[in-house]
Amino acid sequence: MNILILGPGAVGSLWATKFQLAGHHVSLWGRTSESELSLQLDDAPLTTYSNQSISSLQEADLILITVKAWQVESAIEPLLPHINADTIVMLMHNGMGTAEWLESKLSDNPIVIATTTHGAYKPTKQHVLHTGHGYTQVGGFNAKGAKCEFLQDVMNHALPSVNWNPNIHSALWTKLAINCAINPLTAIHQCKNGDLAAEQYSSLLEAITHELVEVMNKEAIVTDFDTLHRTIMQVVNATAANYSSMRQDVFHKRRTEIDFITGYLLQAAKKHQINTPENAKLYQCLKQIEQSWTEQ
Ligand code: KPL
Repeated sequence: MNILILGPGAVGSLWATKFQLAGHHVSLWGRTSESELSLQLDDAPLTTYSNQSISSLQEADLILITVKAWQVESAIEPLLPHINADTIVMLMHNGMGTAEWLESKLSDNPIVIATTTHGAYKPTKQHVLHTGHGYTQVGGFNAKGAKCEFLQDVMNHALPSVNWNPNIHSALWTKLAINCAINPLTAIHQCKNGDLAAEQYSSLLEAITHELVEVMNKEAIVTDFDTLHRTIMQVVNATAANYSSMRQDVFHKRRTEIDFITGYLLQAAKKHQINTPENAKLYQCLKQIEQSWTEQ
């Protein structure tokens, strides 16, 4: 397939190199205007990809968007006139709320959403490390996207394991809930994910989870407190030694994904008239942290 990766950060570069090694024709669309970019996955050979090539964009069978949620609009807007109506457009980022906008702009295209637990890290511009083996769930966002089940095999061949999930909405909500619980707290306290297993966070994590369950149930997501709490604590333990992406963003004073994680939850809570004071406090705290950088 002709695959274009929009946003070759750590996760985008991981998929770019894996698709290339699986035999696909891969091109990149990064922020720099260089016509070529090179990437090396772990110890594999360095490979060169075309960058910002309009013809590659026009000929793409699949555009995989791996920019952060808050960058989706500005990254895709200038490319819209060049995207073929047959091109499958796939979103892969933390948080929710961008697919609706994408569909309003590309209503004729198949739109697919993916969520992944693979860990990747780019110590340099060219080098990408696959730091944690995870899995990926993919599903259709619109009617045309729902017919793209074949992508499971394509992606599984490149970077297993991949599951086609006809109920991707539910998977995205579960990932959102995990991120609502782990990311703001680790960012505020500048701690590792595993530190949240300490006694000092247990009642707060429980309160956050109760709020999440109430909103998710109203959104028709089947879950309960014990199930969601267990899932969150499993991720806390499985990624104990990691810093969350939001902790890293705050550490480096980069804009966080809070609007598309806790912000999305708060919007849904408001729609259903549910009180979510603990999540609201975390949201306010993150916004204050971000605000403090612009005041410096
Ligand atoms: O998705 C994550 C993130 O850091 O954004 C978790 C699951 C919390 C792992 O760190």
